[in-house]
Amino acid sequence: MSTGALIWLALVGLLVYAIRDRRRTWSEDAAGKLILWAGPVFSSAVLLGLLTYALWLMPALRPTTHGVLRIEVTGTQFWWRVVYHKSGRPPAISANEIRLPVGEPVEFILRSDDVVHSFWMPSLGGKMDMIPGRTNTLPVLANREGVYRGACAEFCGTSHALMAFSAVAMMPDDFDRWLNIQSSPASGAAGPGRDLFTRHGCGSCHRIDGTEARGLVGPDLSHIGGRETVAAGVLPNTEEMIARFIAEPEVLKPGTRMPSFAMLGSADIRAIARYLKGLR
Ligand code: HEC
Ligand SMILES: [Cu+2]
Repeated sequence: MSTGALIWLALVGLLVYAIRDRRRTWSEDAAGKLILWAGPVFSSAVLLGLLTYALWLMPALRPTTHGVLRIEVTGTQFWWRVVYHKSGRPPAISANEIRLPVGEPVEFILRSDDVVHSFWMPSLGGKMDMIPGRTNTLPVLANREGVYRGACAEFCGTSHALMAFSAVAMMPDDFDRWLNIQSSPASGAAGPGRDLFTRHGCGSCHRIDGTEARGLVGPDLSHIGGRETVAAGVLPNTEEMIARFIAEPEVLKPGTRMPSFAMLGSADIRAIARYLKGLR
């Protein structure tokens, strides 16, 4: 920012100088020299300097393969499968949200289940395509705590614009605590919501760790209650919004593979939503 301001001030200074100094005539020789030095020589030096600086930064960004956190993200119409791999721990399965530790390099492993998607967290790193049958990797280093927005950056169907996620950069200790919870069974209380979830076959498409729900067609719901958003960045994560999505997913997300369950009636949908919101 401040470098930008300095460059801007220098340019304004030059502009004022040029306007005031209009009367002075330049010899052809002096003008030629000015163009040579201020043109190709100066620009090349600045660009070369920036390139050297960028190359010097690179090794720090490139994760070493040992002990590094790898986050596998698979794009699928219109949501994200997420699996955390950290050596010495069982993989933790999640969806539609990325969490990463501040100050530690993370390697993203990017894939697609169907069409070409593109993984993009504008404030944290570059854009990288997710291509069926291919694995791309993207190193990311978050250097400030916060909740950032991520999105699919490649048109992938009707609800492409509704395929987003939040990226939460956390202090390493908080992250480890969070990851521990993610790789352990869901903590939801048994109750009417859980029975309804089982009875209506939600488990054929969704997995809830520690229950008989083992479906892999839709997002893992084991800890859905702790996420920032529901339905891949589309709705704030409240009991009410979960209920709305169960009742009319097709209205909220045209072309989604989640069928509507409006026929269950609002009381049952509410009970299921309460159960899901309680899964931390
Ligand atoms: C045919 C498979 C299928 C069935 C059956 C199904 N779902 Fe889904 N569900 C999906 C898919 C696919 C998505 C992802 C939708 C999207 O974001 O495009 C989804 C998304 C969701 C979400 C949002 C998840 C998130 O990560 O934000 C919730 C909540 C949900 N389903 C609840 C249910 C409940 C409750 C039932 C049973 C009443 C159910 N689903 C039955 C496929 C299914
Ligand atoms: Cu997409």
